[in-house]
Amino acid sequence: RLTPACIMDPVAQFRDKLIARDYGSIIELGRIFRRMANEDHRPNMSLEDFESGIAEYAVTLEKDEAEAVFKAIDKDGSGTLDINEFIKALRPPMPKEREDAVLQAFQAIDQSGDGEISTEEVRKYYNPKMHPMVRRKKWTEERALEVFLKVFETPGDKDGKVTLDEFINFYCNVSASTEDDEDFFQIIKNVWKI
Ligand SMILES: [Ca+2]
Ligand SMILES: [Ca+2]
Ligand SMILES: [Ca+2]
Repeated sequence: RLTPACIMDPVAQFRDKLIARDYGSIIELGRIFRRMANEDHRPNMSLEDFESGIAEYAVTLEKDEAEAVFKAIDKDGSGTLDINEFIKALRPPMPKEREDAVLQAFQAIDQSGDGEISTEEVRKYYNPKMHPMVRRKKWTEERALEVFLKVFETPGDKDGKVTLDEFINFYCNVSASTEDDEDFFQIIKNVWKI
């Protein structure tokens, strides 16, 4: 289902390469970049960082391909990328109806309307008392809620709150691996009872 425009698009090509490897690849690569940024105490990555991160993850990409991808993602032309910019550009595109369903769910869960899902807000949907570690008194309820929320959070940047971007990133990956629209809506419904 590749269109000629898609074949020419270096970001789409790179995304296909990553997804061919594993749906979690984009997030995983984002984690490598974040770790490198932390080590170097620099929030943004250069083209060289980008290339060595790709090499570390062992995705084959020619130098000119890497440059083309980097330039396409670096929308403001600053010569550096931040990791959120990277994940946002690389996440698999999601059809409009699916994105609307994800947005709707997020707005329903985020009752405070501050743009983040907190552990308190998630209590309504997930009962931490049922968690085996809580029942065995190894974890607090708060801990169980945090662990539940972590699934939606960006690896390497887990602060116990889920932003809209993190929420969409998560469901973009679910969407990419779910062919049928009804199945996709059902997945959201089952967790969030919406
Ligand atoms: Ca930039
Ligand atoms: Ca909130
Ligand atoms: Ca977060």
